[in-house]
Amino acid sequence: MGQPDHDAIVIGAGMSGLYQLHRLRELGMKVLVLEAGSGVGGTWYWNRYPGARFDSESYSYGYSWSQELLAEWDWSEHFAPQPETERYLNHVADTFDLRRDIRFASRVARAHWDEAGRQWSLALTDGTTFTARFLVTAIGPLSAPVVPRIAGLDDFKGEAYYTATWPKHAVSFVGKRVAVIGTGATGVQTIQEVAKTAGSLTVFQRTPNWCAPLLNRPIPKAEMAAIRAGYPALFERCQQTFGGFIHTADPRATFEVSREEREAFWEKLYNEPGFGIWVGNFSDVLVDRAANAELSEFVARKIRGRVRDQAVAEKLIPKNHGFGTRRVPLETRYYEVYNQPNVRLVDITETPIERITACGLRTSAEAFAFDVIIYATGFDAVTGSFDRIDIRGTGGRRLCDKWAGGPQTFLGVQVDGFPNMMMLMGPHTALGNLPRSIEYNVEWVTRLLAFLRSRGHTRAEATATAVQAWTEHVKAMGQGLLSNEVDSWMTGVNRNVAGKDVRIIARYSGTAPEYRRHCDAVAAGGYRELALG
Ligand code: NA7
Repeated sequence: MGQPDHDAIVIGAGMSGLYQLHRLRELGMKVLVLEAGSGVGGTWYWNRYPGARFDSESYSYGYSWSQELLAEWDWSEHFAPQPETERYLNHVADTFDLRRDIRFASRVARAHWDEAGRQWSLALTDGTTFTARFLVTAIGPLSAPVVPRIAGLDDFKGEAYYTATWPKHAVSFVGKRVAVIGTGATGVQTIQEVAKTAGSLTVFQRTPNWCAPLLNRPIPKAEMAAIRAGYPALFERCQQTFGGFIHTADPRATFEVSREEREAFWEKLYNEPGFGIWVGNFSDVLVDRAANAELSEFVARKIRGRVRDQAVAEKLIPKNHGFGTRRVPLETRYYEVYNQPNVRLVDITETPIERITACGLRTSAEAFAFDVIIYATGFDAVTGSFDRIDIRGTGGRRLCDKWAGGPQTFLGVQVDGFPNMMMLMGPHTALGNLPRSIEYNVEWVTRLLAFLRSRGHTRAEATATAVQAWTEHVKAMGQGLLSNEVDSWMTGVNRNVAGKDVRIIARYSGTAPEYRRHCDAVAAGGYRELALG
């Protein structure tokens, strides 16, 4: 077996893959990025559904590693829409001449470790093969869309769209009868946009989510200049906060303050943009049941106040989980959509969808006719993008078999039995405001690869002991978090996917600074938790 074709192959040209390519090139490595789409951007390439936009403040979401980028890129809105983010990532690719090392329309079907050659051997779905010493997965935690388990999906003769694979051409809803299935963060953004023009809109809701106001607005030039001047402080702040957001929890506990003070604080948060009400709330609202119940009741009152028909309002108020225990969709007049005469909410826990039909769909109570059906039914999250590639490590062991009972990782970056494979935004990493986590993850992997090269190592594999210890640590960190007691993509539950009906600990749920301390200590200690050769 000769030398591999590449020093490293990166799978994915989203925010992780683009930055990883840039960093590995700086090390002088021969790098190839394999990207399934025809353009860069990952999440921001695929998710071009109507209304798609950031829920994190734009300027806290962009890359922080290039002064050039920070100096020249203006964000037009506090929460930028998808086309702007896609333009931004294309701008990054142009500025750093990244495209020449990216192979587009290249979906990786398999990645097998070759022990004799100390290299990864990859094949695309079209059969083209590549080899590389190191494999870096930059495949995203929310990138494997699922087709819902609903009978008759192919029978529909009208227009059917999946939000995560939305077409590039414009889609008009004017005068059309439109259905949206799914009310997660994606469904909420879609619904509030489609409702503006659709002839009629019917929303099929299984589980309502607790939504909060986004309060987006344009950024005038002068404000952008002030934001730019504040970048160093802003990114420093994001380094300190729990999840890399600009918002951070209030140190006070909910019942430490009077009812009036609580209400006033929540009122303030509800009237401020972004995730403040979720991650900038009292310190105990996501762990203390009583505190969470009180906050949930506050938000429920808001929903009742915004939706005219109180029977509809009750259906929109979650009953099986508290505020913030699932990802909070941020919204712009979402609840008011249900006051429009042409919008109807169908609770499919009461009247389940039986099947999709040629002209619409049928629930247990009624037949509906539609021109358009939109599926906003989510992703096979965190491990799904790994499951879709036939990844095999030493002895031909499959990664999906190793993770059958839930992921096992070291720092969310490596897995024993899968040498020279480094994961970006893999399971057991701190997610939060993703670009902040991505930058750290990429820099850590880059530092590791530089270390290996400087020592002449061609093989690095986390030890089984290290993987077991980290996996136990991640589970222990998740104890007591109310979100880990609820079915959601964050706990790995997806009943549209075989075998994913049991909750797992998919994410590192400590703080981002704690996560970084662990990783920094491993690097400072000379990577003793990895077997190097
Ligand atoms: P989510 O948050 O997983 O939401 C998917 C939605 O689709 C949710 O309301 C589901 O109801 C619903 N769903 C899924 N399957 C079905 C079937 N078979 N029938 C009816 N309804 C169904 O995905 P999103 O894309 O909205 O957001 C994912 C993340 O991406 C988001 O949190 C951001 O971080 C970005 P359920 O709740 O399962 O009852």
